[in-house]
Amino acid sequence: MKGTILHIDMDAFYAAIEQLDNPRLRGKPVIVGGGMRGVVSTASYEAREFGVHSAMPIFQAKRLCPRAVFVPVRMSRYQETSRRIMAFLNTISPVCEQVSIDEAYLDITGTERLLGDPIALAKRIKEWVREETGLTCSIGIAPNKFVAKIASDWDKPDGLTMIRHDEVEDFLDDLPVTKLPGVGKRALKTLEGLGITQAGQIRKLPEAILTKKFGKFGRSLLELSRGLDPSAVVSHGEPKSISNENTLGEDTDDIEILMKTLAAQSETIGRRIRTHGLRGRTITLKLKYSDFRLVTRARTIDGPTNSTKIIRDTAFELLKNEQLRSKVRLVGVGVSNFQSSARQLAFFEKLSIEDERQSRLDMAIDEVSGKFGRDKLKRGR
Ligand code: TTP
Ligand code: MG
Repeated sequence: MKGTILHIDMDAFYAAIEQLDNPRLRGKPVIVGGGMRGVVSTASYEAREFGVHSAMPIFQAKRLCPRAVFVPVRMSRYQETSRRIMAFLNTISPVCEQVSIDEAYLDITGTERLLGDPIALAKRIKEWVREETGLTCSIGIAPNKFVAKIASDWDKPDGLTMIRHDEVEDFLDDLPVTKLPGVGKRALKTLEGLGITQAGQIRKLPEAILTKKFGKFGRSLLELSRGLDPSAVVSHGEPKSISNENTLGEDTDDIEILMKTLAAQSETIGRRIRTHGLRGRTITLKLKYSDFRLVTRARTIDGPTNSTKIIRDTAFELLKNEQLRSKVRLVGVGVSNFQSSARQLAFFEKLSIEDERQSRLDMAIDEVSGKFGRDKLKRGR
């Protein structure tokens, strides 16, 4: 299963709007920023040639490009344009996720018959943006969010880059590791210590070395270097996590009571996840002790799930691993890290007989709860 994800990102967004509204600024280095923090919000592409970039102190930008025009941030003006663009993108696909003021992902997997070929669609989006807002954007098309984002950045400004499934690894070969999500100063140093500066080099490392150096993140690095990213495009209004918690009638350290509460919560969460058609990989246990100290413990499981039993059993395990230091006043469980539909299907095909049985049971319980109310039917432990 291969997805088709678009990443749309406006070019030099704030600066481009300033140049649009004030024709005298067009073609000139324009730096938007200042204010309380005294940093550059963004710079026009003309100013970037002098080395000016977002988050740089204004005084430094002045030094690099003294003849630039400095303008203050006009947030409401940018927001108004942003809202129009996002509303338009939402009309193309309901699976649209806005990730910042000027960028969004669209999941158009399986919509070719409806929306036409992805490149033609991307061209139509660029045209609409230019005509309706007077601005340019760059679009990346790829099998998943991570690669789509790298692709939109590839040919900025006014770019359009499509990376097909079988081109992903080649495309990422020379990518500087700093472009990988999660690689900050510390990871960069470790990677450099291994002689690694490009994504393609990570792919050639044994996984054992990566996990030794980076722990769990090592595995993510390997997946990213292969261009794999299972994360779903989450539409606005769709939850990023689903959780349930209760303050107990009385503080307790009785593990049976805690488990009973977790079981009921897992039941509710499982039903809500299934209603949304989601499957999540990370299960989180939340405990608040009687002194209000809050702890959360999370576990990421191999395959995304919507099964009440898996959610409940993972929560139980997290609870059992926790040394209760005092009585507990609140307990809760949550599911997050929802995965993309392509990945969901791939996983679904591999459902074991036991999974299948649990899944039928979940559906049956959902149906009865829907008809007769929530508390009519509960599974035994
Ligand atoms: P970006 O999309 O990161 O940058 P951009 O649109 O200006 O340029 P590019 O062509 O490279 O996409 O961010 C969008 C807007 O968000 C940007 O115009 C200003 C604002 N912003 C900040 O205020 N501070 C920051 O540090 C960054 C990165 C962006
Ligand atoms: Mg941008």
